[in-house]
Amino acid sequence: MNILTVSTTPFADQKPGTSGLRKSVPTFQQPHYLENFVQSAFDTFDQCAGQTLVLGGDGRYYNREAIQIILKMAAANGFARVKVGQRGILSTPATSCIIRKYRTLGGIILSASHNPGGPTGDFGIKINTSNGGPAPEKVTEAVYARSKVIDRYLILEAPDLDIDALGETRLGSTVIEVIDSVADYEELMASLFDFERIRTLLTSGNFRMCMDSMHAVTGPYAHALFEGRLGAPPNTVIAGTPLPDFGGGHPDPNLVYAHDLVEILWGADAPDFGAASDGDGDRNMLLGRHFFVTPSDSLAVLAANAKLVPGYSGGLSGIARSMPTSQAPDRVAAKLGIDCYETPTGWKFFGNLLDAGKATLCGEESFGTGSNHIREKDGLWAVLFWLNILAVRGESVEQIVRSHWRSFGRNYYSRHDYEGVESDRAETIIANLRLLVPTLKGKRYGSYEVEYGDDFSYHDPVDGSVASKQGIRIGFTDGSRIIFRLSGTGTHGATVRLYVESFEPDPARHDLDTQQALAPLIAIADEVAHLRAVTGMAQPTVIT
Ligand code: VG1
Ligand code: CO
Repeated sequence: MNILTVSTTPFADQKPGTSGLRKSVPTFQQPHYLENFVQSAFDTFDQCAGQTLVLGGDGRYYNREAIQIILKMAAANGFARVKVGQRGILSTPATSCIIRKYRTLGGIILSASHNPGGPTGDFGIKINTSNGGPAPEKVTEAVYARSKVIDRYLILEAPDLDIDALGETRLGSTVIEVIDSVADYEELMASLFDFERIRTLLTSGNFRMCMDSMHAVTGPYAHALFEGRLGAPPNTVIAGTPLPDFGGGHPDPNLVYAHDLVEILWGADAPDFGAASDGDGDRNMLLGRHFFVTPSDSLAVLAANAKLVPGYSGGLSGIARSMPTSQAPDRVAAKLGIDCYETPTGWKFFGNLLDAGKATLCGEESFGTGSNHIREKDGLWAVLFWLNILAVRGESVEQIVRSHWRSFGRNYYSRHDYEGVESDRAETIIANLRLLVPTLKGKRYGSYEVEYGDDFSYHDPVDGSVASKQGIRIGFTDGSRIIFRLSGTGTHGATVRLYVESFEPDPARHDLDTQQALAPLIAIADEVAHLRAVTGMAQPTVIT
């Protein structure tokens, strides 16, 4: 088989965002577009020759075509072996697990996560390094720099491979190993959680759960784990077949997009526990009967109850949360006497803390939770963690969260997204805030007094790197915060995110409607940033 050296010219727009390179499917289908980015990544790796690569995706439209191209490029670039998920399927957490278990050079995940798929939807590509985590900024910057000057890529001239049958074949001198997408991940989960106890709960007849895989990647994993290994009835997993267009849905597990699950959990005959995951399986939403657990609270509850779970019975070394995530986990860390780190948005910032053993659990307000078991957030892991806690405590989800609030106080929390904003207007909002916030200290808004205002900078305590301009924070003297930042994962226009948090120690006030509890702060946010005036929108497009 021939190795072709194909000449190409750079695309100017291959800068990875919060989580990989995301563009519309037609953008990726342009001749050389995918190839340029993949070759830029390979050129950035120290050495591909003789190494192993992990490859898979969330099954979205263009997944199979991209996999065939990348297999031939990996062979042409001298990889000794590629482990590719059967039918091209690997969740993001499973990929991280496999990279670590087999000590490979890294992996490529084909996903635009929670963005819709299909011929006019989005596609994406994420590069993971040998620790199993998303490439850190210095790597993504190097890949981007390379993509701006690339003039050739290498690809093997070969017929397409069968990626549906398990086993090994050869592509030139590279071994292509089609692997079971679920097995390694399932084994890791079994090593962390008390499967016997969860199985007893799920087969007791007194407890029902519903898992909504949203026609995205977790379907095969959820069927195997919950219905196979853990004995739940066969209709426990809904939307469990990955589809190229996610059944026309938006595979984002929140109260807005996971409406099928929400209807079930708020229905008359609601099950005890509900969960959903996103396109690539790294996010989770957790529900009790008629009850929503915010992702920030979920992280705090997992941390407070970690000792009930075998994989964490020795305690936690620390907790890390992204800056806009609520401060509920900080309160647990303080009580446990461990550190709580505040990082910029995006899982790549947790990697060093996990590698250095400074944090055991990590989380983001955007429905992402994970631990040092891998280097990605992990949706099904969070579901299993909750099931383990539910099995041990024998209380409902709502009881567990309410008793948590009684012990630690409640952090009311909400995120308001203004999507599809013209980029210039979005930039204007942030630019104006950058000028304004340093002047706000001491200023009063109603009963709130500003304690600090800044544009968040993160100093990585492990490698000393600095990430600046990570979002505008306004903190008040009572611990409330409002935060503004622009999304780095969208593909059309800009998305302005407003994050609002207040703290309520009084149990008599733990029953308020979240939007009402936060109304004064939401009004202050608009007064400070003129969100509605500048975006021209009367209200946010999504509230979570
Ligand atoms: C969003 C979330 C962020 C998350 C990122 C990737 O980024 O806010 O917390 O890490 O998506 O998640 P942004 O820049 O749009 O706010 V995923 O599930 O796409 O891997
Ligand atoms: Co995701």
